[in-house]
Amino acid sequence: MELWYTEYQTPSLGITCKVVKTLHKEKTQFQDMDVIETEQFGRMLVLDGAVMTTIEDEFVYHEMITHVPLFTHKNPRKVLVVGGGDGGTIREVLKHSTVEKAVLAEIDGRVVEVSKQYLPEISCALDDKRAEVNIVDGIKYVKEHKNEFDVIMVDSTDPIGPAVGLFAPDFYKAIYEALKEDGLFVAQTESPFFHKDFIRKIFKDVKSIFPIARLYTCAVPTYPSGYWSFTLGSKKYDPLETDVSKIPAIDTKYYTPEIHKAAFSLPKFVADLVK
Ligand code: AG3
Repeated sequence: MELWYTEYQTPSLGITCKVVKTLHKEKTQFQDMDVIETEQFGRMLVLDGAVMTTIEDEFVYHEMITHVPLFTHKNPRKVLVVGGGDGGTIREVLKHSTVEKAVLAEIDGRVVEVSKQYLPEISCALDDKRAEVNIVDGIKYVKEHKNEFDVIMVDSTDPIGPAVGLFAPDFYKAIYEALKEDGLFVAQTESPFFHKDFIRKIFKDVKSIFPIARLYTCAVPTYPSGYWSFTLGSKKYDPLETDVSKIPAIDTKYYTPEIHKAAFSLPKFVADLVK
């Protein structure tokens, strides 16, 4: 018998993967969580039926949510990741030698524990000396820390259920205040094909709070439409003005100094969303 897993990405489209084995299944205090081994993408973390990350393609999202903002900042020392309990973003943050502290604020401790057990390639840096793991409500955490971080990444699930508040203007204002005077932040902001109104609205909100707002994209095969966006808000540094000749070599599979700029070159229908 063959077993297949489908995530319905829209009411009329899904991604279907052949399952080798279901490794883990539980209902946490916050969400349904599954880890399944797929033939195509290897082990896959699924929250409330949505693919969060897979062993084969996680590098794209985790490198792009991390290295673009960190190399836009001239000297990131203290970094906060909101969400991101699988640890992939923290792993990328710790590739930066300037970083002294990488703080994780994840609401669901079970995501951290299960990722440590089944996705060690992704969660491996969570035990690093420079990492600090907090199982807390990220919104509360951000509101309680003012003027403290150089860079903040919002590595969340889709804007439904527990993550809704992470896409609210009030939260972006709190992020502004949690950042130092030259700080910047980035949030994952869904698919330009399937979430146009959402991207338009988030961009407008970020632009009304931060002097610099930019949208960039990358290709993630397991996310809806395979094409994904990030919205960056910055107090001072503009990623389009990064001197990419000064970016030191780090170990990546997607991000390069050329991609740092190229990711901001948007297809016309995407550029039109943020005009
Ligand atoms: N966070 C973004 C996942 C969104 C995918 N959406 C979906 N499959 N419907 C991923 C967290 C990885 N650290």
